[in-house]
Amino acid sequence: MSPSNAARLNPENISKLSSGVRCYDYDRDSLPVRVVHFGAGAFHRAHQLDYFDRLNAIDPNWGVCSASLRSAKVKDALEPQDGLYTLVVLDDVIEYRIIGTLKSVVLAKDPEFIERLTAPETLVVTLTITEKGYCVTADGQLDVENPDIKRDLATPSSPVSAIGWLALCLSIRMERGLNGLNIVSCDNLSGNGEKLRAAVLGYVQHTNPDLVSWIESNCFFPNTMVDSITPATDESLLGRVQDAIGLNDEWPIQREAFTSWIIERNVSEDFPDLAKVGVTFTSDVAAHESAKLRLLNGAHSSLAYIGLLCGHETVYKGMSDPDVMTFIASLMRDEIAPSVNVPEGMDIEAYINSLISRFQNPEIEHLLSQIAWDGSQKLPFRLFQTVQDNIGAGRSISKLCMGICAWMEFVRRQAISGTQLVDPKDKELRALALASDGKNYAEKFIRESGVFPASLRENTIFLENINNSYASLAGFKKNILTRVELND
Ligand code: CS2
Repeated sequence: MSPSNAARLNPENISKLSSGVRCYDYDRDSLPVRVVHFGAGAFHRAHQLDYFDRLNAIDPNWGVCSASLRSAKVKDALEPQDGLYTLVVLDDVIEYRIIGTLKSVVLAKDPEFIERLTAPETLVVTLTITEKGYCVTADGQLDVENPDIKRDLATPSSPVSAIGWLALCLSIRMERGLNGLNIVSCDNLSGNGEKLRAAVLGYVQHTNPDLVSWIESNCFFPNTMVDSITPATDESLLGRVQDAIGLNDEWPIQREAFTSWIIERNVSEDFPDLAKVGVTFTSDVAAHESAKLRLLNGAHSSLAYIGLLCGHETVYKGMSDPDVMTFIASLMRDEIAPSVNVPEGMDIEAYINSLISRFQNPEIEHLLSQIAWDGSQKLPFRLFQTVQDNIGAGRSISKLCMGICAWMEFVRRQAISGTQLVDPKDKELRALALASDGKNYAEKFIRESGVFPASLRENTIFLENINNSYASLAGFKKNILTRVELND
């Protein structure tokens, strides 16, 4: 990011903050680190760290050490700030808050990481490692063919995957007779805690079978639902933050005002009392998670690909296009909502309306290209499960298929222009697109990409709908995409 003349945000300069900027006011120096996080990205800093920071204001016991598994970018930016950063909450009135809870930022390979993971005082591990970090197969078991898992199984004492790190630290904790951990997945996967547990247990069955029963009796893997729209930090945010706080923050974070965290009541008795700061503990996360994953994230991904094909850059701009907006609203109402197992107390129509207005927030510049990342990892949770349920119940799937076809067309266009996809299946997907002609592409993609489960690959209703949707994308019919030349 560009150089600045202002003094750097750090504990020594806190007194120079502009008046009116909210700042942590607990004794940060004596805050113990009891939480270790995997994946020090934007969502973690906008969401979990904000909850822990507000908890520390009333119960100052929950300092966090966050680790990046590979990139040193966050560490390089935040180490000179001693972990301090600005959270910008984008609403009618913009709020700037200095978060003090991040006590250290490390790389997984730094000795401090394993020390923290195996420290007696550590009680909670949280993770935002994205869908691909779980290394599970479509049936939710550890993917032993995953290159990182293969590598870690061969050299378990120097892991690279989050699963390998968890297994290593848990084996050390067992050997030393320490307490187990609450291991809290904060990613957008259905049954995220269960999937993480299955991956860790599957892994230790290979490396240390004695550990299986210790983990089963001492560790908790609650399912969770996390929600808050968090656009990536850009240069304009840096300038805005400096103007507002009077100090130079090299990596502030922004999010919408709405935030939600629902955690399964499957945690140890001494788990932090996050209910005090708005976290909901429940025995049934599945309903909340399916409503959120299918409606918010399903609509988001569809909007990303359709919006990009229509020439829009951001969620707000996509939703300002009446054709796109009408399509997304009817996708949610007609094809996604009927599949949702509505959580108790939720008015689904009101929920859909609230999502539409969140997508229409003019303060949020949420790039569609950011949401378009990792389509092969996201779509199974966001759209395919809904398609499967709708087929089973005899409901329509044409709009869901339009979202899937927009993704396939997005992939094809990236391939033709020689642009890499941000997706672990980048090479295979682009090669597949280049090996197809326009006519056989959709079906070939469904059958050969390795992304679709057999139950969809072989399903004639699905294939028929896909072919129809793809033809209507490419054929300039009177649909939402008539303005775009898709058949290039
Ligand atoms: C988005 C999510 O980038 C994406 O794929 O759909 O990050 C979304 O903004 C969050 O899940 C909202 O809670």
